[in-house]
Amino acid sequence: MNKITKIFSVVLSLIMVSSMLVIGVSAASLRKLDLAFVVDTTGSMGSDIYQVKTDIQAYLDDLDASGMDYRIAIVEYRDFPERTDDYADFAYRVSLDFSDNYDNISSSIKAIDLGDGGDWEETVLSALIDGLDSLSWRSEAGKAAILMGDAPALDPEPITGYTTEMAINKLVYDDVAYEDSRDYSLMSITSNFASQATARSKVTLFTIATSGNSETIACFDELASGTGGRSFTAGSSEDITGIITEIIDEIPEVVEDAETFWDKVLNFLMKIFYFITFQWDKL
Ligand SMILES: [Ca+2]
Repeated sequence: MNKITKIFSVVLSLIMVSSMLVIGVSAASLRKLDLAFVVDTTGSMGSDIYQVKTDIQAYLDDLDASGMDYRIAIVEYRDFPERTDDYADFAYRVSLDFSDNYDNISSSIKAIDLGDGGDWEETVLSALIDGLDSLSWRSEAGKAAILMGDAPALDPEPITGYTTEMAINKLVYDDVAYEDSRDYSLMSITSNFASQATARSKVTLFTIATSGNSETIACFDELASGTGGRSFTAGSSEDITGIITEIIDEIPEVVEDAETFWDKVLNFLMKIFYFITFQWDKL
Protein backbone atom coordinates (compact mmCIF):
# COMPACT_ATOMS: atom_id res chain seq x y z
CA MET A 1 0.00 0.00 0.00
CA ASN A 2 2.73 2.39 1.00
CA LYS A 3 4.73 1.57 -2.10
CA ILE A 4 1.74 2.06 -4.37
CA THR A 5 1.02 5.43 -2.77
CA LYS A 6 4.59 6.54 -3.30
CA ILE A 7 4.60 5.44 -6.92
CA PHE A 8 1.26 7.19 -7.41
CA SER A 9 2.57 10.46 -5.99
CA VAL A 10 5.75 10.35 -8.06
CA VAL A 11 3.72 9.80 -11.23
CA LEU A 12 1.41 12.61 -10.21
CA SER A 13 4.32 14.97 -9.61
CA LEU A 14 5.68 14.17 -13.05
CA ILE A 15 2.29 14.87 -14.60
CA MET A 16 2.08 18.18 -12.73
CA VAL A 17 5.53 19.36 -13.75
CA SER A 18 5.00 18.41 -17.39
CA SER A 19 1.55 20.06 -17.40
CA MET A 20 3.02 23.31 -16.13
CA LEU A 21 5.73 23.20 -18.77
CA VAL A 22 3.26 22.50 -21.56
CA ILE A 23 0.63 25.00 -20.45
CA GLY A 24 3.02 27.72 -19.33
CA VAL A 25 1.70 30.93 -17.80
CA SER A 26 -0.44 32.64 -20.41
CA ALA A 27 -1.07 36.09 -18.90
CA ALA A 28 -1.90 37.76 -22.21
CA SER A 29 -4.22 40.77 -22.05
CA LEU A 30 -7.92 40.31 -22.61
CA ARG A 31 -8.64 39.74 -26.30
CA LYS A 32 -12.24 38.56 -26.43
CA LEU A 33 -15.02 40.06 -24.34
CA ASP A 34 -18.67 39.07 -23.93
CA LEU A 35 -20.39 41.98 -22.13
CA ALA A 36 -24.03 41.77 -20.98
CA PHE A 37 -26.09 44.78 -19.93
CA VAL A 38 -28.60 43.79 -17.24
CA VAL A 39 -31.13 46.58 -16.92
CA ASP A 40 -34.09 47.36 -14.65
CA THR A 41 -36.79 48.51 -17.09
CA THR A 42 -39.50 49.56 -14.63
CA GLY A 43 -41.12 52.98 -14.66
CA SER A 44 -38.70 54.93 -12.45
CA MET A 45 -35.77 54.10 -14.77
CA GLY A 46 -37.00 56.35 -17.61
CA SER A 47 -34.39 59.12 -17.56
CA ASP A 48 -31.53 56.65 -16.85
CA ILE A 49 -32.41 54.47 -19.84
CA TYR A 50 -32.90 57.57 -22.02
CA GLN A 51 -29.28 58.49 -21.17
CA VAL A 52 -28.03 55.07 -22.32
CA LYS A 53 -30.09 55.28 -25.53
CA THR A 54 -28.64 58.73 -26.25
CA ASP A 55 -25.00 57.77 -25.64
CA ILE A 56 -24.82 54.16 -26.89
CA GLN A 57 -22.62 55.28 -29.82
CA ALA A 58 -20.03 56.64 -27.37
CA TYR A 59 -19.86 53.31 -25.46
CA LEU A 60 -19.38 51.35 -28.67
CA ASP A 61 -16.67 53.82 -29.79
CA ASP A 62 -14.88 53.20 -26.46
CA LEU A 63 -15.11 49.44 -26.97
CA ASP A 64 -13.83 49.78 -30.56
CA ALA A 65 -10.89 51.85 -29.29
CA SER A 66 -10.04 49.18 -26.69
CA GLY A 67 -9.13 46.77 -29.50
CA MET A 68 -11.09 43.91 -27.88
CA ASP A 69 -13.13 41.50 -29.96
CA TYR A 70 -16.39 42.26 -28.13
CA ARG A 71 -20.02 41.25 -28.26
CA ILE A 72 -22.95 42.85 -26.41
CA ALA A 73 -26.11 41.29 -24.96
CA ILE A 74 -29.07 42.94 -23.21
CA VAL A 75 -31.12 41.36 -20.41
CA GLU A 76 -34.04 43.30 -18.91
CA TYR A 77 -35.75 42.62 -15.60
CA ARG A 78 -38.83 43.93 -13.75
CA ASP A 79 -40.85 41.69 -11.39
CA PHE A 80 -43.02 38.57 -11.55
CA PRO A 81 -46.33 39.39 -13.28
CA GLU A 82 -47.97 37.10 -10.68
CA ARG A 83 -46.86 39.63 -8.04
CA THR A 84 -47.53 42.87 -9.88
CA ASP A 85 -50.75 41.91 -11.70
CA ASP A 86 -49.26 43.52 -14.79
CA TYR A 87 -48.74 40.95 -17.51
CA ALA A 88 -46.29 43.19 -19.36
CA ASP A 89 -43.87 42.51 -16.47
CA PHE A 90 -41.39 39.61 -16.37
CA ALA A 91 -38.68 38.28 -14.03
CA TYR A 92 -36.15 38.64 -16.88
CA ARG A 93 -36.17 38.92 -20.65
CA VAL A 94 -33.32 38.57 -23.14
CA SER A 95 -33.78 41.56 -25.48
CA LEU A 96 -30.57 40.77 -27.37
CA ASP A 97 -28.37 37.68 -27.27
CA PHE A 98 -24.64 38.37 -27.82
CA SER A 99 -24.10 40.34 -31.01
CA ASP A 100 -21.22 42.25 -32.60
CA ASN A 101 -23.52 43.99 -35.06
CA TYR A 102 -23.79 47.71 -34.35
CA ASP A 103 -27.30 48.08 -35.83
CA ASN A 104 -28.64 45.15 -33.78
CA ILE A 105 -27.13 46.49 -30.55
CA SER A 106 -28.29 50.04 -31.16
CA SER A 107 -31.83 49.15 -32.23
CA SER A 108 -32.25 46.73 -29.29
CA ILE A 109 -31.26 49.43 -26.81
CA LYS A 110 -33.48 52.02 -28.47
CA ALA A 111 -36.44 49.60 -28.42
CA ILE A 112 -36.38 49.26 -24.61
CA ASP A 113 -39.77 50.10 -23.15
CA LEU A 114 -40.78 50.67 -19.52
CA GLY A 115 -42.97 48.40 -17.38
CA ASP A 116 -44.51 48.51 -13.91
CA GLY A 117 -42.57 46.38 -11.41
CA GLY A 118 -45.16 46.70 -8.62
CA ASP A 119 -43.37 47.18 -5.30
CA TRP A 120 -39.89 48.69 -4.82
CA GLU A 121 -37.70 45.56 -4.98
CA GLU A 122 -37.21 43.85 -8.36
CA THR A 123 -36.11 40.46 -9.76
CA VAL A 124 -32.40 41.33 -9.96
CA LEU A 125 -31.46 37.76 -8.95
CA SER A 126 -33.52 36.03 -11.67
CA ALA A 127 -31.88 38.31 -14.24
CA LEU A 128 -28.36 37.49 -12.98
CA ILE A 129 -28.96 33.74 -12.57
CA ASP A 130 -31.44 32.71 -15.29
CA GLY A 131 -31.15 35.71 -17.63
CA LEU A 132 -27.36 35.47 -17.99
CA ASP A 133 -27.57 31.67 -18.12
CA SER A 134 -29.72 31.81 -21.26
CA LEU A 135 -27.13 33.83 -23.24
CA SER A 136 -24.75 32.23 -25.78
CA TRP A 137 -21.43 32.99 -24.03
CA ARG A 138 -18.25 32.13 -25.93
CA SER A 139 -16.29 29.64 -23.83
CA GLU A 140 -12.97 31.30 -24.71
CA ALA A 141 -14.05 34.93 -24.01
CA GLY A 142 -13.58 37.04 -20.90
CA LYS A 143 -17.03 37.60 -19.37
CA ALA A 144 -18.54 40.70 -17.75
CA ALA A 145 -21.94 42.18 -16.98
CA ILE A 146 -23.07 45.71 -16.13
CA LEU A 147 -26.11 45.76 -13.83
CA MET A 148 -28.06 49.04 -13.83
CA GLY A 149 -31.04 49.74 -11.61
CA ASP A 150 -32.47 51.96 -8.87
CA ALA A 151 -34.04 49.32 -6.58
CA PRO A 152 -32.58 46.42 -4.58
CA ALA A 153 -33.09 42.71 -5.32
CA LEU A 154 -36.02 40.76 -3.95
CA ASP A 155 -33.89 38.66 -1.56
CA PRO A 156 -34.80 35.91 -0.95
CA GLU A 157 -36.71 36.08 -4.22
CA PRO A 158 -40.28 34.77 -4.13
CA ILE A 159 -41.15 31.89 -6.52
CA THR A 160 -37.48 31.02 -7.30
CA GLY A 161 -36.04 31.19 -3.74
CA TYR A 162 -32.87 32.82 -5.12
CA THR A 163 -30.55 34.67 -2.72
CA THR A 164 -27.67 37.09 -3.26
CA GLU A 165 -25.22 34.34 -2.29
CA MET A 166 -26.67 32.02 -4.94
CA ALA A 167 -26.31 34.77 -7.57
CA ILE A 168 -22.65 35.34 -6.65
CA ASN A 169 -21.97 31.56 -6.80
CA LYS A 170 -23.63 31.41 -10.21
CA LEU A 171 -21.56 34.33 -11.55
CA VAL A 172 -18.25 33.05 -10.17
CA TYR A 173 -18.63 29.25 -10.37
CA ASP A 174 -21.62 28.82 -12.73
CA ASP A 175 -23.26 26.88 -9.90
CA VAL A 176 -25.80 28.40 -7.45
CA ALA A 177 -24.97 25.75 -4.83
CA TYR A 178 -21.17 25.80 -5.21
CA GLU A 179 -19.17 25.02 -2.08
CA ASP A 180 -15.39 25.14 -2.05
CA SER A 181 -13.83 21.91 -0.79
CA ARG A 182 -11.71 23.33 2.01
CA ASP A 183 -11.48 19.93 3.66
CA TYR A 184 -9.50 18.64 0.66
CA SER A 185 -11.13 15.26 0.90
CA LEU A 186 -10.57 13.30 -2.28
CA MET A 187 -14.32 12.96 -2.82
CA SER A 188 -15.08 16.69 -2.70
CA ILE A 189 -12.06 17.63 -4.81
CA THR A 190 -13.14 15.15 -7.46
CA SER A 191 -16.80 16.14 -7.44
CA ASN A 192 -15.95 19.85 -7.62
CA PHE A 193 -13.66 19.16 -10.55
CA ALA A 194 -16.35 17.19 -12.32
CA SER A 195 -18.86 20.03 -11.95
CA GLN A 196 -16.40 22.81 -12.88
CA ALA A 197 -14.45 21.25 -15.75
CA THR A 198 -17.06 22.16 -18.35
CA ALA A 199 -18.71 25.12 -16.58
CA ARG A 200 -18.94 28.66 -17.96
CA SER A 201 -15.96 30.70 -16.73
CA LYS A 202 -16.42 33.53 -14.23
CA VAL A 203 -18.58 36.57 -15.03
CA THR A 204 -17.24 39.77 -13.41
CA LEU A 205 -20.11 42.05 -12.38
CA PHE A 206 -20.03 45.86 -12.43
CA THR A 207 -23.03 47.67 -10.99
CA ILE A 208 -24.55 51.12 -11.37
CA ALA A 209 -27.06 52.14 -8.70
CA THR A 210 -29.04 55.01 -10.23
CA SER A 211 -30.62 56.08 -6.96
CA GLY A 212 -28.99 57.11 -3.72
CA ASN A 213 -31.11 54.52 -1.89
CA SER A 214 -28.87 52.89 0.71
CA GLU A 215 -30.47 49.42 0.37
CA THR A 216 -29.89 49.47 -3.39
CA ILE A 217 -26.29 50.59 -2.97
CA ALA A 218 -25.59 47.89 -0.34
CA CYS A 219 -27.23 45.17 -2.47
CA PHE A 220 -25.37 46.12 -5.67
CA ASP A 221 -22.10 46.55 -3.76
CA GLU A 222 -22.36 43.03 -2.31
CA LEU A 223 -23.07 41.51 -5.72
CA ALA A 224 -20.23 43.35 -7.51
CA SER A 225 -17.58 42.79 -4.85
CA GLY A 226 -18.56 39.09 -4.59
CA THR A 227 -17.38 38.64 -8.20
CA GLY A 228 -14.29 40.88 -7.98
CA GLY A 229 -16.05 43.69 -9.88
CA ARG A 230 -16.85 47.27 -8.82
CA SER A 231 -19.99 49.13 -7.82
CA PHE A 232 -20.80 52.71 -8.83
CA THR A 233 -23.52 55.13 -7.82
CA ALA A 234 -24.90 57.63 -10.35
CA GLY A 235 -25.95 60.86 -8.63
CA SER A 236 -27.97 61.76 -11.70
CA SER A 237 -28.71 60.23 -15.11
CA GLU A 238 -26.01 62.43 -16.64
CA ASP A 239 -23.38 60.54 -14.58
CA ILE A 240 -24.17 57.20 -16.22
CA THR A 241 -22.15 57.74 -19.40
CA GLY A 242 -19.00 58.67 -17.47
CA ILE A 243 -19.41 55.56 -15.31
CA ILE A 244 -19.89 53.21 -18.28
CA THR A 245 -16.78 54.73 -19.92
CA GLU A 246 -14.84 54.09 -16.70
CA ILE A 247 -16.06 50.48 -16.57
CA ILE A 248 -15.03 49.88 -20.21
CA ASP A 249 -11.57 51.30 -19.41
CA GLU A 250 -11.26 49.00 -16.40
CA ILE A 251 -12.48 45.81 -18.04
CA PRO A 252 -9.13 44.72 -19.57
CA GLU A 253 -7.49 44.95 -16.12
CA VAL A 254 -10.27 43.48 -14.01
CA VAL A 255 -11.96 40.85 -16.18
CA GLU A 256 -10.02 37.60 -16.39
CA ASP A 257 -9.45 35.63 -19.55
CA ALA A 258 -11.55 32.49 -19.67
CA GLU A 259 -10.04 29.63 -17.70
CA THR A 260 -9.25 26.89 -20.21
CA PHE A 261 -9.95 23.22 -19.66
CA TRP A 262 -6.22 22.70 -19.07
CA ASP A 263 -6.16 25.46 -16.41
CA LYS A 264 -8.90 23.52 -14.65
CA VAL A 265 -7.01 20.24 -14.95
CA LEU A 266 -3.90 21.90 -13.51
CA ASN A 267 -5.93 23.34 -10.63
CA PHE A 268 -7.38 19.88 -10.00
CA LEU A 269 -3.91 18.29 -9.93
CA MET A 270 -2.70 20.97 -7.52
CA LYS A 271 -5.53 20.09 -5.14
CA ILE A 272 -4.70 16.39 -5.39
CA PHE A 273 -1.08 17.29 -4.61
CA TYR A 274 -2.20 19.20 -1.48
CA PHE A 275 -4.38 16.25 -0.56
CA ILE A 276 -1.41 13.86 -0.71
CA THR A 277 0.88 16.27 1.13
CA PHE A 278 -1.49 16.89 4.01
CA GLN A 279 -3.03 13.44 4.23
CA TRP A 280 0.27 11.57 3.82
CA ASP A 281 0.18 9.90 7.26
CA LYS A 282 -3.34 8.67 6.81
CA LEU A 283 -2.72 7.03 3.46
CA1 LIG B 1 -41.17 45.03 -7.60
